Amino acid sequence: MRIDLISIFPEYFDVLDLSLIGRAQQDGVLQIHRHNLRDHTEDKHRSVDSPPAGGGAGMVMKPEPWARALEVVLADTNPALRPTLVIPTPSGELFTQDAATRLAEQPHLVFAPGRFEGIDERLTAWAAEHFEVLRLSIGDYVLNGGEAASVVIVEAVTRLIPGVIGNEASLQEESHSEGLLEYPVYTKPAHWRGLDIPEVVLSGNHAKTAQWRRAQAEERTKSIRPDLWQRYQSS
Ligand code: 6GU
Repeated sequence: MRIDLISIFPEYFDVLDLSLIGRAQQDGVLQIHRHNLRDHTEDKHRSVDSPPAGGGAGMVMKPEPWARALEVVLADTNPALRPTLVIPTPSGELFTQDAATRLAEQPHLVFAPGRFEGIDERLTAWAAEHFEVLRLSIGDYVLNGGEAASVVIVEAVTRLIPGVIGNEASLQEESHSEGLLEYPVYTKPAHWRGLDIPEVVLSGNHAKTAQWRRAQAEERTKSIRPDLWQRYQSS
């Protein structure tokens, strides 16, 4: 998979050189390209924002530097492959595990994380001629910009690509993979500071353990995430 990230803070994405994603880049499973949005401005102040048309608080990102940066990415792309453009924004559709699974099947993702009050709306319309455009939010809270959200999405998506994480079986058994939260996990020692691992987990009876884990996952989901529980029951 190829990933392009465009930002006024391209160094923000240095974390993607660490750990499993860093390794996946070294192994050639992932190609990550960073771009400085200011390299695509034309004025001497390299400005990327201006006051909102119609008035209001804050500043809005101008569409032109984004369009130029995206054109540079497109110039380096097979035109037959329509890349996916992710615009992280708190006003977007909620990013979920299902969305991560769909994005993991794409050959080329481009991220356009805005700052300030967001990017001029016309950028989306222009970009839709060249990209599959997705406006995505990672949750109901507000961040200073879309960079952190982009890192979250990149991490959730790339770990689903074969060869990125070592143990693919662990993908099947984690929270959200079946619409349930994950069951409690334990490791040695069996007794620790007066607290014990549940007997069934130590019993060696795999069927009983699996049954217990399923019941725990359901119990947790019911009490912590009634919204997920309802969806799980009706699916
Ligand atoms: Cl994608 N961006 C920003 N700025 N805030 C957010 C978000 C995205 N998702 C949740 N909050």
